[in-house]
Amino acid sequence: MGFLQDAPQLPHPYRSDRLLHGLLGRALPAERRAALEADLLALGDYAQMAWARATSSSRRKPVLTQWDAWGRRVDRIELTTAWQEGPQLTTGHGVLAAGHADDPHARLEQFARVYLYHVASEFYTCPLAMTDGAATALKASGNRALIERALPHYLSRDAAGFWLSGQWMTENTGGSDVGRTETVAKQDAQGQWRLYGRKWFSSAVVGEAALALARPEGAGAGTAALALFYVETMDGAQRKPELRIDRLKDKLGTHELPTAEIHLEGLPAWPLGELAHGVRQVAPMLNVTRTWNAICAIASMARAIALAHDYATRRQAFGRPLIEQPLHARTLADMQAEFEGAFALAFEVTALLGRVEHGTAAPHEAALLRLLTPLAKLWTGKLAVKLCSEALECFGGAGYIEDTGLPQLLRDAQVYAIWEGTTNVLALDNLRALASDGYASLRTATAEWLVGNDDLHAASAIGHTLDAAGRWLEQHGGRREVLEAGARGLAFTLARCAAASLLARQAAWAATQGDARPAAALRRFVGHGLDRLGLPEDGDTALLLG
Ligand code: MFK
Repeated sequence: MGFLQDAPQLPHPYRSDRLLHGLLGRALPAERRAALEADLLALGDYAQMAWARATSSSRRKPVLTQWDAWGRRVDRIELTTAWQEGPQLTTGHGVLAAGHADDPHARLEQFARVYLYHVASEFYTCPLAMTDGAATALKASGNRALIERALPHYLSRDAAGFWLSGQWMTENTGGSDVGRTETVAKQDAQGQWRLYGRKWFSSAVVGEAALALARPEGAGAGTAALALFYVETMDGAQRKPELRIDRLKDKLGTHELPTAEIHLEGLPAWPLGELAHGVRQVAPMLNVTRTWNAICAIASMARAIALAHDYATRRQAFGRPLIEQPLHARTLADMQAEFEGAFALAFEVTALLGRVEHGTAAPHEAALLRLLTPLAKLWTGKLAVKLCSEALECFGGAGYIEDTGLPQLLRDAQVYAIWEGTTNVLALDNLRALASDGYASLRTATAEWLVGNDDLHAASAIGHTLDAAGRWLEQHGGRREVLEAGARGLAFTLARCAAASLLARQAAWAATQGDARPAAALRRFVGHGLDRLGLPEDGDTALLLG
């Protein structure tokens, strides 16, 4: 037998993650860190086991059986092993419950768990995200009856009582323009609301409940006339007959996740609040699921980089390991710096969310959270695709071979930019956030994050770029078409400035621990440039599309 290449080995996702250790070391009191340790170690163990299992067995997909042998409609979905393990594992480690604990650090601690678990979960994190979002939206609604009914299930620490919630919004008319929703809510003779319509991208149809947008019968057109309803999907062990699963989607990635097309044929439903402004009511859910999206995107980046880094120590080319080849090492370090910025921004959103939810936030931090949530989602979504693609290339041809487990990383990463609002929809949402004090809150925050920073070049680059973004906003603020056309560039610019400032804060803390690596990440990240405002809109768009 000739030469055989060693496969990449996945280092322990928790023990080996210096960024996570640095974050927890800086942001958490020692006693809370100690209390969290056992869950993080266990989730890291699970992730390592799951990687070994995935790379030594054939991949499976969920299977929908619509009819039993005797002609009964059953709509039964067989799940993959990781999905079957999900309820036990996640309730046991409080993945959802921890986020709703009575402490401002609760969200950061929750998302540390999510970050470690996500890739191994085979996107079981998707329905978990929606369940977390549903719990958050129910709390915000103040609907006592529904809170008492559903929250103990959503936040259960016991798999036997655990329920998953879906988020049923997208219809054939569009995933972005939710105001065109066709599903109708009608009251029957007993006054019970029932939903009639078709939902076109129903991830987690295996759940026990969902929040669904529908138009009350007789209401007008558009977004404001939509209402938000709570539904349950099961009658004991049977799926309710008013919920039909038409088929599972055949997707580019996230193959283990059973995303379905469904019909609602009079499914009983309960309004969360007033019978209008459903999008406003579902917004707390959207902002939570967008936070999950960002954390899961950085989890994919972490996995891709860890494998590429390990492989670079095992693979020889031209007489030495790849890690000793200057250009390969440079490529890996560039990836690492971008990842560190994304990590800092995504986790800052979780810390802010915890403080805002617990009323311990500074005055500017609610507006800051509103701004950083779409920024983190849109930037990490795009970056995950870029870094996973680059990581595959670090393996040469092997990165293109299915049973290395690597192509799946890239396929799956593509979903982050689409789910929960595309990059452009999120860039437009960023304009909404900027309209309510977003820019001022970011200036206040960056000034705070830069206290103690001794990288004057980075501070000056951040300041100049934020000034340029402020001028851009002033110049174009009154011209909606120009503002929208430039929204993506503006969003990337603000995201990079926030990330650089957060890297500076982490670098200042790490220096006190004798760790110079975060400062190197900051230099490299700033070196890649912060300004993504791009060219002014000068009519060329129309010419190019003409
Ligand atoms: C593993 C990772 C886990 C991730 C979970 C995976 C789940 C995957 C399944 C899905 O992807 S489900 C589909 C997700 N769909 C979307 O995210 C919808 C995309 N479209 C948008 O985000 C639109 O911007 C939106 C429908 C929210 C609003 O568009 P409109 O029709 O132009 O509404 P409008 O009038 O601008 O906003 C209505 C209200 O909501 C306004 O408040 P008011 O009624 O008080 O005026 C807005 O300010 C408010 N609003 C909108 N977005 C908000 C928000 N409020 C707070 N936060 C937001 N993000």
